[in-house]
Amino acid sequence: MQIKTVSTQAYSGQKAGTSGLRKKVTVFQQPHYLENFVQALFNVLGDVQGKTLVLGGDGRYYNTIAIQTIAKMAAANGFARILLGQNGLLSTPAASAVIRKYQAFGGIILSASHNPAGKDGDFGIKYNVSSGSPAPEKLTEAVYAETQTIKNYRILDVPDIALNQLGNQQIGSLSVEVIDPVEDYAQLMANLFDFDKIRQLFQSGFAMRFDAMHAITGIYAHHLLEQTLGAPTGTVMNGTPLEDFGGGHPDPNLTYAEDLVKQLYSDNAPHFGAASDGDGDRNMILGRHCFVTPSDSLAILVANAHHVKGYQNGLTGVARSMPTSMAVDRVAQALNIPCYETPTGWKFFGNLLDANKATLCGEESFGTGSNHVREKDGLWAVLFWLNILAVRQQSVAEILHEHWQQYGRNVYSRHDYEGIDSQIAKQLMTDLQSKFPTLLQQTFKGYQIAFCDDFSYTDPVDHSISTGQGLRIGFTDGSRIVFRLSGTGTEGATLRVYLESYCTEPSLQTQDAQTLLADLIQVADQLAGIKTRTGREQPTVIT
Ligand code: G16
Repeated sequence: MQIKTVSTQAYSGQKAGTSGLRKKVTVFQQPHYLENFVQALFNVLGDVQGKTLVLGGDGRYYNTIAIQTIAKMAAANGFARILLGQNGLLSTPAASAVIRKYQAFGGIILSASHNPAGKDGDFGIKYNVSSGSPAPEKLTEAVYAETQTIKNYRILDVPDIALNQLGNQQIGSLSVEVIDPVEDYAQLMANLFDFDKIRQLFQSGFAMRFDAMHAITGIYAHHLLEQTLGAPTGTVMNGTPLEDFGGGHPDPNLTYAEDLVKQLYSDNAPHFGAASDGDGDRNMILGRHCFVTPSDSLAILVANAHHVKGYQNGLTGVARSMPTSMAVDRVAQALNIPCYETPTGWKFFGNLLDANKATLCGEESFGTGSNHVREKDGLWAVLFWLNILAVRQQSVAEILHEHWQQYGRNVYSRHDYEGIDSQIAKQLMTDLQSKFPTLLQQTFKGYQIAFCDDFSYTDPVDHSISTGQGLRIGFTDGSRIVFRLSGTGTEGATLRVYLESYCTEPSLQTQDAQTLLADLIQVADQLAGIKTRTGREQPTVIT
């Protein structure tokens, strides 16, 4: 077994975004591109002799090629053991669960999440630390710095691993254990939720559709929903993971999960619908003729956690990302538990979960999760909802409307302008921010501005400070508009505009969010000049 040291040259731009390094497949295919990043990571991790690394990905194009390379580099860099998902597959939450269960040193997850896949699609890589949490900013920044000066990398010169063969294989002094990607995760879910109750629900004729969007959750959903919980065959749609995700955009929202949405709004709609994304960490929740925003979903899970065995002893606190609606704040207040507001990015929840300051967390970007892992978890949220539905024996719409009656409705929508010119997007943000001093107390369409700022966050545990996390404009009635540039795109820029108002009038509460937010939508355009600057009449995606 020979360790090769290969000379290389640094690439610019190997900087992690909101969640890892995401680039076009063709970028990753450049000579030594992946190797540079992985070696930079290993250099930053330091001494890994005798340590265990978890490895897997969402199955997109280039996954297995990258896995072979990374495994051979891990061997050459001193890791003792790799836990590798069979066929190179591990959903993001399952990878986090495996890291935690086997007390691994960390894990490498290959995914560009909901971004399209295939030869011309996107690829991504990220590192999670021993708690199962995405690497904190100080680590990703150190890796970036290392990529800028890298001169060589180490790799073992050995044949490929048989990725489909469960059990142990030895490469050099590295033991590669190919594990079932579903088993550990499924066990964890069985510990948290009342599977008997959910089984009874399906036996009673409860109909559900789960759209795996041709991505990784197909294997988990088939196992859990159909084989374990007895949902009829066909409950899982698009359940076979494909390298190009069937040419689709595996982002579980109203635009990209169109078939599922149509079914849930049809005459003989099933009772419940859900979807997950490329790597299985996002979720969308639908009822018959009804959509639950991720922000409302988080608030409802928190309000109903006492019905669920894994959480019946209470929650220590909750956390949401800044642009997520304040619906969960109201529930936290009623439960008398703290609610933390963090920047966008699941990594910011890690310290709160580790310190037991928060039990449930969520983001408007279709992410919900808890302290069971350190990632957001799509199927976990679906099972949580199924558990609530099984206990409460009410429809999704009834649960949602009762929630609004009790807490008021935080009317919410996000407008995305995808693939706009980066320069134009940056200028829009700079110009808007420079207007802030003049905006205070001004009134637009009846909304008076109470504050404007650029959100920054001081972590209550390690006191690290993250600045530049989104422009917030708050109004005196509690409404908000937030402007942010996405940190996960790979082409141009994506402008996200988050709109929120609060409604306590029951007769208005069930109206369409776009109608209720119509004035705020106009104010957003008036303040930032979105249409004029981008030339776009409409957002690309409205959720
Ligand atoms: C990632 C992060 C999330 C974040 C989301 C959206 O999700 O893990 O915490 O909310 O990106 O980020 P942005 O608004 O910057 O595009 P995923 O599912 O892409 O890994």
